[in-house]
Amino acid sequence: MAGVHDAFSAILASHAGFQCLWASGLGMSAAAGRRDANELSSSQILDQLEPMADCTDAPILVDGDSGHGDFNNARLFVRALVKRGLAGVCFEDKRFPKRNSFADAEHELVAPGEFSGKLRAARDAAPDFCIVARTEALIAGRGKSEALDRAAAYVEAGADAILIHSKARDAEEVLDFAGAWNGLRPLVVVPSTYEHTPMSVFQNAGVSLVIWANQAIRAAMVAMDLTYRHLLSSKPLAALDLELAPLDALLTLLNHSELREAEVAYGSWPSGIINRRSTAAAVSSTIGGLKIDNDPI
Ligand code: SPV
Ligand code: MG
Repeated sequence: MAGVHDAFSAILASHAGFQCLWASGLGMSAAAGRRDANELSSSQILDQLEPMADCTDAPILVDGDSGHGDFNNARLFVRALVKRGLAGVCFEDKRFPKRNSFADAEHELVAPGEFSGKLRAARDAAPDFCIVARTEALIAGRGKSEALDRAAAYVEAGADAILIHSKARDAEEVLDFAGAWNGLRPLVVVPSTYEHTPMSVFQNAGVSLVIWANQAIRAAMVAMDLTYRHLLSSKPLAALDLELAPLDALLTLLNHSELREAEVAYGSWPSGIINRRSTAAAVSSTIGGLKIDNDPI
């Protein structure tokens, strides 16, 4: 699953061949110039998600942080995601407002019972929606045993999958967790700090889904920074140590040719039609519950 942070990255990831996407909380925050600490409100996140869902057919799993509040905020958030065509949500067992898992901060967890209530509320609000439960027990230094207990409770509360997060530099503690997991639900990992682990290692450990949450935005950061600094230096563009996408490629990616075709189809009325009064008998159309007829007002 590819991490994306806006509609443009969602288009690029699905063009590259990813069949499902992760709307990264860190990425969306960064794209808005904010910290990954619930500085963006849930409605600002929803505004960011709408064009992302609109621009790709790939299902999007939304990083729902800790649910934007209590169980009630979480279920309202889920309902809003369903309406906007998102495919699923991942909630984590941190206290709201959360801190990014890699930030030097207190990583306070809520009690398993409280988080289970949030999951149950979300499940009841959207019975067919994909809900991933993420435990931050390893991030908070609580150890494997608590992580396993929490994961089991979250399955009981209705989670479709368990995300075990870690900030370790190697995959050891995640693999240790995977080895002890009861397998009642698929396991999801996010190798942001242990990203050089070969994919086969995860496969052999029984991991079902790997989320590359922030590699693309970090690559974009380097490329954009390099380009801006180079442009400012007034060195010739040809000396830039990076190949730029041709402008044509950008227009093609955004399907400008469809607009040209649509202009031909819809851009002007066939001559003569504008002033012709309809002589047809009164008609009415019913759309949903709304009836519109052509009687004069
Ligand atoms: C995110 O993408 O916002 C995540 C994953 O939560 S990570 O940044 O690796 O914590
Ligand atoms: Mg996040």
